[in-house]
Amino acid sequence: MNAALPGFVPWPEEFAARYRALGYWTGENLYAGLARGVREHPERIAIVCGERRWSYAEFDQRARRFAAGLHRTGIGPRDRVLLQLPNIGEHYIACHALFLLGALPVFALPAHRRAEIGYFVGHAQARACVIADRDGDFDFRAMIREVRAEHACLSEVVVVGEAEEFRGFDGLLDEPLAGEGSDASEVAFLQLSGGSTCVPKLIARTHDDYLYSVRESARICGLGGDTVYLCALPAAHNFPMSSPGALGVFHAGGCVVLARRNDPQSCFELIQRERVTLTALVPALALAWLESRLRARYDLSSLACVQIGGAHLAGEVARRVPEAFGCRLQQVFGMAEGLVNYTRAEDDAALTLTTQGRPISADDEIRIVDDDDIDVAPGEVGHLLTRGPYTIRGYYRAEAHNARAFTADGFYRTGDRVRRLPGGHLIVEGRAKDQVNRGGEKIAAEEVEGYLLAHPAVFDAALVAMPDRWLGEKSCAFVTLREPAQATPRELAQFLRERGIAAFKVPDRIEFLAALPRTAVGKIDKKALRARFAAPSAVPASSFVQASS
Ligand code: OOB
Repeated sequence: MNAALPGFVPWPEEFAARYRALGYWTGENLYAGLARGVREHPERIAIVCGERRWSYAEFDQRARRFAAGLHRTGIGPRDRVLLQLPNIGEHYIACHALFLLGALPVFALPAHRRAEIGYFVGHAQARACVIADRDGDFDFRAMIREVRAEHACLSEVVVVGEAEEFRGFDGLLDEPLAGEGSDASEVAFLQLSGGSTCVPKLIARTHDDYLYSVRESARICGLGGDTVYLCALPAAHNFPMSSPGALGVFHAGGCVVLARRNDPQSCFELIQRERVTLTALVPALALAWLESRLRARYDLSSLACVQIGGAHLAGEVARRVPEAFGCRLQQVFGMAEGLVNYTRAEDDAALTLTTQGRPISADDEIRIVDDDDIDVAPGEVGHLLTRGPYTIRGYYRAEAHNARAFTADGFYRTGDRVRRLPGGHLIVEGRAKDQVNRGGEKIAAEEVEGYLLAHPAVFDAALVAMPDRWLGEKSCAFVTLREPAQATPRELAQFLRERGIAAFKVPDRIEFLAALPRTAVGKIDKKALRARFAAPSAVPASSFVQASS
């Protein structure tokens, strides 16, 4: 019964059997929510994208027509198809078409560039991709031409908008494909990990495990046919996709409103116009919305709940949310690898404001351990390990890394440092993983250091987080050069951009040091580097050069 995609790490059979027996894994696939919507309320609006409004019946027809077109190009079960679309309805059409075909979307973010996309295509051996034509100045078709030159596997390119030599999205719509979708024990898609290593990791989720988290999330968050959800974060991210996100809303028969841009004005307009009841934000976005004077000019009274997650939410920001938006705050602490925690509607103000919630499932196993994997005393801070019915047992095609990222008995090492209250609520106290969380966008330090080290003038490099009022964290690269003054911060930043990496990974600051501080065992002492920001007076502002301006 285990899904047979090579490189996928299945749950041990006794766990799989248990999750089925408990009714967590139902055998329904990720197309089921849409299929039910069509049966039960075909006329109800499922997706609002600009001026376009698609009912459940229209959504289903488009997904089936696109599936037929993809099928005609030879895409079939288990083929990987990279999806990189902005927040437009075609994203959900494409991803449901792939679910129907049993092909696997690989969810890239619009911010990803040649380096990341090339890696995903190569690692997943993607046969096709679905992209937009452009976003402002950036031309995704040009990027894909370069990726294709290096990855012969990518035979089909589908473009929403001006297709040029590629296939146009609308031109591919064919006679609707019948069918119910694939076996639920199969891998449904590949999601990206925030990562903490030099290459990003891919996460394979099955229909069974993901649908369980979607269904339960929809229940915990009280979704129903009257839910109007504003998708303001990138639609392909796990939070707006499934916590409860768009899939939760489709499952509950509600409506997803896509925000092409997530600035306060664009979103407030949509909230007012569509009578939005729920949205999901990262703390940085919540802060931008809170600080906006425009808030008073729009009727936001339809909002029943604003979810905030993805990065540390400061207590003082949390406290402002209920009053400013006239609605409930829900904290969400989740990860693409699985485990998602929510504060609940019945939680008191203290729990809602100061914790990041408790797990979805009674069978989410939580361990909080010290550096030697020994459980800490109740209430103490430690490393969060987790195992459960929707948490992966290994990354896709990453055997060596899996040996470190998971315990021998299958617990995922989240890299987060947490403590647990007696009722099960978790408080995220920090993280042990070598990552910068830049307003919810995760940057693996090792990956950026690798790009810096490729510059001929760079001798050594260390990327650390520095506090930022708006984003929570920004990134600072401390660099030693082979010869003094061989390169400027601006040149290094430009060098990184030319590698074709997502702009959010280019360090916000680059500072040159004569030597990097070392620990007793000779490792770069990142704690000492971060400590420079704790005492601002210790670092004269003039010693920094803004690199990415
Ligand atoms: C979500 O998923 P990812 O995969 O982009 O990032 C996961 C990591 C966590 O391990 C943790 O380090 C951080 O993001 N994180 C939080 C947090 N929520 C996530 N750190 C502090 N407080 C929080 N509330 O970010 C994600 C996936 C599903 C739902 C929500 C967020």
